[in-house]
Amino acid sequence: MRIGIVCYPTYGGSGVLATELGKALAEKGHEVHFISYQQPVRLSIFLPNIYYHEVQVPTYPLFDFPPYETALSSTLVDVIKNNHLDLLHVHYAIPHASAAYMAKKMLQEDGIEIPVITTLHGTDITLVGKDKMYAPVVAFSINESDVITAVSKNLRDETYKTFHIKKDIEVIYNFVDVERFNRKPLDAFKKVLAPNSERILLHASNFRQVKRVQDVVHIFNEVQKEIPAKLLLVGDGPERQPVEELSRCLGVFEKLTFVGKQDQMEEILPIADLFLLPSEYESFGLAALEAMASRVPVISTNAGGLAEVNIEGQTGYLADIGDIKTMSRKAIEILKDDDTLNAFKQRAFEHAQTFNMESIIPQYEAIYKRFCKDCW
Ligand code: GMT
Repeated sequence: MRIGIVCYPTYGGSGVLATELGKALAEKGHEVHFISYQQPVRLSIFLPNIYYHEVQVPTYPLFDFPPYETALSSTLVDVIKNNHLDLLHVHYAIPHASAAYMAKKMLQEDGIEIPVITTLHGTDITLVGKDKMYAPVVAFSINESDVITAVSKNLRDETYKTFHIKKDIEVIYNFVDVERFNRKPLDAFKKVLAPNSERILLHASNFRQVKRVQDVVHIFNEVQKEIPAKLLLVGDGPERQPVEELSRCLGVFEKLTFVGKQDQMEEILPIADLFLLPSEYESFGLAALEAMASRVPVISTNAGGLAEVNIEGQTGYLADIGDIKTMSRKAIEILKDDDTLNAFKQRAFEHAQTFNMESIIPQYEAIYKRFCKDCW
């Protein structure tokens, strides 16, 4: 099939998932066209069957806000027509679902019918999408999509609660390439971070408020009082400064390593002993799943869809939002001895296989098949 994928190119989970999906589809022989304003971070265009089309947004002195959605719709029409795409799969509703609707309508004028699949990822519904300045367009364009999918049951339910959705929302869980993440830790890297074999705790995110990165520091502070430990922080964003400040106040700054944005997570994650994700909300928590595939157990909140990924007492532990005391106590419980830690590591890895790409990607292909039976 010839598939168009629209996504954010940045380090957010929706862009990562869309990119990994496109790469896997291309490997299976589909022709995949990525359409975005920048090359997605995990995408290499030097792969067979992969194409990247950049959306150019012309500016004009009149514009305080250059109209990205208009430029995206026009690019979609052009790419779909010139490459004879069979369908469009858009990730993250805003503004991708409405731009896809606009493109679909324009193409109908030329007698071209392009099916649109919209995958909801989380903040496009729970945070940004429900803002009254976006909500009517979000609800309309979701309803106009030919197929709607959500990355967890929780997100499906939240979408029904937030908007008047008249269609079925199908749940297709996020996935991970377990084989790629199941690596031996790089000893040299581990030695630099933890020269005295301290336990390594890790957090990776876009450092936005919803991630509660300050809770990560508080949990780490409690853990290191009991167990020699280091904290590795991957990613960057608005919370980075306050987090640095907090760690100085608590006197643990020297035990923290900030490595900024990274795209080779499969090399970094295996060195960790515990992944911390104390978010206010996660529709799914792809970062936690990638950690589990790297044999790293998870301490998280029970917000959103996290309980669908992190299994209490098996792959890690969950606690209420802001319950630093419980999360610290549970972290210590996991890290206290090698036998306990190794058992959690093994179970985290085994559970990650439930979300292996081999079982999830055919679920998307089954949806595509509904629209292009002759393509298979
Ligand atoms: O978490 C973010 O802030 C980024 C956001 C995104 O759309 O890029 O992530 C969302 O989508 C991911 C992939 O489906 C999910 O794993 C994340 O849980 C979800 N984030 C939130 O719901 C806050």
